[in-house]
Amino acid sequence: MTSSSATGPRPLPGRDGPPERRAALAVAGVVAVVALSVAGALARPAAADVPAAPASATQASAVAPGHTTSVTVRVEGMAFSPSRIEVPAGDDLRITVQNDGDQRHDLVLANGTGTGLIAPGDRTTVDVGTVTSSLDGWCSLPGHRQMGMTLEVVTTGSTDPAAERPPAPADAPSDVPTMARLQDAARHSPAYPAALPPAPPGTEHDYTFTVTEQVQQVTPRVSRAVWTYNGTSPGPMLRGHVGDTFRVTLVNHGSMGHSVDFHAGELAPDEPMRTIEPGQSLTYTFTADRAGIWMYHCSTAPISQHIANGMFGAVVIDPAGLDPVDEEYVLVQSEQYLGANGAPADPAKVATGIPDIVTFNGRAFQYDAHPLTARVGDRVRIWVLDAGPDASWSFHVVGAQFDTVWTEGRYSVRDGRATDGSASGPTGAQVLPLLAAQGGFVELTVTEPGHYAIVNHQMSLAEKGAHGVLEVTR
Ligand SMILES: [Cu+2]
Repeated sequence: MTSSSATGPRPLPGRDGPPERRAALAVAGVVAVVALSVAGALARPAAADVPAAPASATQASAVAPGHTTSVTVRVEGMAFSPSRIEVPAGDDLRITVQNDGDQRHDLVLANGTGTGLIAPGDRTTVDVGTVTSSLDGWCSLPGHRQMGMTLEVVTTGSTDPAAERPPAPADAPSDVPTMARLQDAARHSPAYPAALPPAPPGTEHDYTFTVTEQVQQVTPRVSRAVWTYNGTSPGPMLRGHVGDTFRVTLVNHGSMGHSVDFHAGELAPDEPMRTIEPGQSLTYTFTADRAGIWMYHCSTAPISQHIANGMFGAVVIDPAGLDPVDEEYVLVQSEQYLGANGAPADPAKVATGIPDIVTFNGRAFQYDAHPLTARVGDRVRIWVLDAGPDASWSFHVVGAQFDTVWTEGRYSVRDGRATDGSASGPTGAQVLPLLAAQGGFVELTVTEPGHYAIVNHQMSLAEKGAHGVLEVTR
């Protein structure tokens, strides 16, 4: 039931003659009777050969069948305007959606009709059919409905007391896998490489980030949409030194608008962080002026949804004077909020901030199945970043203490001494606490062989997958 703007609205099987005549009646009906509250522009002007019906006559025909109400609704930001339209019960309804937003949207209605995707600047008309009772409409892109992209279609003049609003269809959520199933799935999946190689040579780094939308098997029975930079979530881990320049070409091979925001650079967000449409690309250049482990992520609205679906990664900029270590790893924590099988994150769950699954580097429990490794006596550095979108991370290694902790611009302890001199003797840390988007690193020396659990010490999150192992051998 969709017609595209390129060819104009498709004629309906007529009850009142040609579309022009029906449109003209619709004009009169909308203006005189329905009193559209926010004056959505009409789909087309009245045809010259059809006189406008007198208001009184139109009034009388308000509930008579056979009229078409035509309305234009604009997308403004993350809302439809108007967000409520009135239509006489029994009218045919045609809605033209003009997308004045900066990314793709659609309009679907509870009766199953919809516009299909509409690119920014385009418009599409949907024949909703005969409307006998009020019904809901919304944008079906992930999270957009929850951000307020809803349209209320309200019938007026109904004499049928049974005309009630039909319930909106709901996608069945997939079952949340148990810990045992997640652990089993991790054993049968390759691990995201946690080892962090040194920065590549040179001071200028060129990358292409291609955005794709895929489906990931969480377990054999549960799958989720995953939106990626270069096919993995997290995306590539970049590394360089203070003063290096990064030139990243973002290419959107997805089905909707995406973008990227590098915390490692400092520049006006307007141009490089803008959302680009499928098929488009942009080049994002930044200079890393400060050391740290910096998040990058898609910043297209709703950002929580784009991060929850996998669009994040890290840029490591080494602090000057970084000590040599034997093993160096990077872990990025993120949460998953399962929607229907194969579907993006459930926006209602994202809004609660209570995840179904919490991961290090994109898969629950993967480093239990494929541990990080070290030898007795090794010095180990673990870089950590909390990608969120929401949860915090109480980063702890069971059985170990951190004698060196660096986070958000400073060492708090280094080589077992408080850096501010406040502790006269040896000291250290048991946790590196991180809010969403915070990062840092710890260093430790492992002195005995064994299996040291790496956890989020907010234990309910560890039990949802934020758990791994550092396996130490002789
Ligand atoms: Cu995105």
